[in-house]
Amino acid sequence: MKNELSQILGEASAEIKNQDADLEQIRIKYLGKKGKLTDILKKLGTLPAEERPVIGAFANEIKTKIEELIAKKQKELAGLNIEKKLAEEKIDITLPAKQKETGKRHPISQIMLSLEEIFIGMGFNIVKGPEIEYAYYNFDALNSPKNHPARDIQDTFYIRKDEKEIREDDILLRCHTSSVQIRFMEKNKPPIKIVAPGRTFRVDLDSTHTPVFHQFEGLVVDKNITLVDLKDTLEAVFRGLFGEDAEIRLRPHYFPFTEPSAEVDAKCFVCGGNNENCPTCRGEGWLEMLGAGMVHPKVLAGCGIDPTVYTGFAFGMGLERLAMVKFGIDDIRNLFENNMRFLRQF
Ligand code: 2NL
Repeated sequence: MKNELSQILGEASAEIKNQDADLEQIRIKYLGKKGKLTDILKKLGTLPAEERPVIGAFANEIKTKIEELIAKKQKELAGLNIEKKLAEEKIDITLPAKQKETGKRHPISQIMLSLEEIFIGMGFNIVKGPEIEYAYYNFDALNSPKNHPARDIQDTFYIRKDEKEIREDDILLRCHTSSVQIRFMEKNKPPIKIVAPGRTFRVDLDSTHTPVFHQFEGLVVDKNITLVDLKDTLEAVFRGLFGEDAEIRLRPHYFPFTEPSAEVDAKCFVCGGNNENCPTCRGEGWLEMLGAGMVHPKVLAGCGIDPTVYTGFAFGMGLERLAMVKFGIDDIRNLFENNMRFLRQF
């Protein structure tokens, strides 16, 4: 029996040596419940009593040896696997790193925020109001007559409109942020010094108009406010936006809510008015930037402010137009198509 055991060890060690996977099969074959070694141990009882402990001990020795051989081989194979893996998964440190993109603000938000900063620096408060508005706050309170063309469903998005008559409680998407300033004047007495930035809406789509756009309006009401205050304030704003050399001029215009009214041009910040072929101002030397004026007495009175005591100036500018001029964008739709290659430039 001793010989048989020695033979099993010989067989097992040869097999383990040549095996390059699945050592478990070998373990079962020799040490499992129906394994070769187990078979022999089962016959232990047929031996004479004095031989049993000797053979038993020897069998255990063989068992331990086989287990050790398997464990050793297992370690060896694991080592080989790691080497193989390392060889296969070599890291190419010359490959370019994955780029992490840092987000940034949309050009419209950038302009809106720099304007807010400039106005806060001059002591203005920022006010917000509803985008869905009554026709009263959007038109009537601004001295816009009932037959004003902007009131047409062709130009303004209505949420609720009376079919038979034009009403002050028609509900629409605001087409300027003046409505926010009207609401503010109803609730606050002068001195008033506010700006109203925000999203506005109109029925229109071409290279210079989008149905959603952004406005930045401002309003100052106090005793002795004049056109000089308007021009001074706006000039300071443009110096903040375009640099210390910025200059503005006022041209007469008409708005129902201001009297007198003006369109405001900024000296071309590209050529300074010195290039007949300037692509930005087309040789004009000036860029039309916004509308402004002295608040119409009827508008003040409508909000409960006495126009014989108080005067005020107001202005409104489109942020898309400002962004297009400042960044040299030729089609407004670029701003709203979420094209990263376009937006990354600003
Ligand atoms: C333009 C012109 C303007 C105003 C907006 C205003 C607001 C109140 C009273 C009087 Cl509460 N006026 N806003 C005044 C003049 C012009 O905007 O062309 N915007 C793009």
